[in-house]
Amino acid sequence: MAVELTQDGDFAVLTLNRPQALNALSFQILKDIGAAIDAVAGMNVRALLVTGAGDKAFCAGADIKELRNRPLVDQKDGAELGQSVFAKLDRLPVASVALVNGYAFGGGAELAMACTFRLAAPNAIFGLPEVKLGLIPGYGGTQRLPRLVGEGRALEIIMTGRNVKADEAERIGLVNAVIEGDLMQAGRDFAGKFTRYSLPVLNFARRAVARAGDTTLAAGLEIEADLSTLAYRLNDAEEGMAAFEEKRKPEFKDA
Ligand code: DAK
Repeated sequence: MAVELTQDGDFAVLTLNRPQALNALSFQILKDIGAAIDAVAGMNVRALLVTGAGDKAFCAGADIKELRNRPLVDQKDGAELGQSVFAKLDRLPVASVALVNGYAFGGGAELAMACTFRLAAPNAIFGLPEVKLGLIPGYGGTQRLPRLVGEGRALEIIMTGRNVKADEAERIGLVNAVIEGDLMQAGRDFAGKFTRYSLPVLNFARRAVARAGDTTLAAGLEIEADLSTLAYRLNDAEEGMAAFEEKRKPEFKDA
């Protein structure tokens, strides 16, 4: 299987497993990623880790060999497929962490950017090289990169198609951290810092922050007021505040 989904304790692990083609995204693999993300929603896990098999690449992007000689209407469908599959990560009840080893080009960088967080190995190289193929990004890169690194930097990266190495990616906010050593363990440790908290509360936080990039400050503050008020409807809010007063650890029940 070119997409594998496994469970490792509290974590679902989605592995792109096509190392002979640097985990390039065929349309079938995109669909399989979508099905795997749907399956994660039904798993008893507290975060999703996304990784690429082999030590050379997280994912070298869309399968270029598949992109040629297709009717325009199929190309539009293809872009919408990639966008809708990656957008599933936003709606997933658990946060996702991309573990980027080696190349993350084109659709691979776009998959990483669609995850809630990104950790990079020191050999990670990001890029949106579509211009070199006479294309522009089609799976969300023009929208998510500026939200992460700002419009000027994003345009420069997209218009030159240049590589962004791990240390620069960390400096400009494209990745949360560069990790020496075991990236999978680092992913578990990173996610472990929030997985003990109430899942619906974490979701409210993700939803509120996600709106920061696409709405006015006034509208965003209204969304925050609504979601932060909604948190009081949960027993977990009562438990968290009671635990503080009783000087004990809270026991959240995701409810
Ligand atoms: N697609 C298909 N095969 C790929 C691939 C890719 N993206 N990347 C690598 N491979 C395959 C190579 O063809 C090679 O296969 P064989 O020749 O051995 O059969 C194998 O993986 C190993 O690759 P290399 O031999 O090239 O390995 P190197 O270490 O020498 O080079 C590299 C690694 C990552 C620098 C190089 O492979 C590379 O430049 N790859 C292509 C990177 C790239 O340009 N990615 C695509 C970006 S564009 C859409 C609109 C836009 C898009 C999609 C859809 N619609 C409107 C539908 C854009 C999407 C993109 O992602």
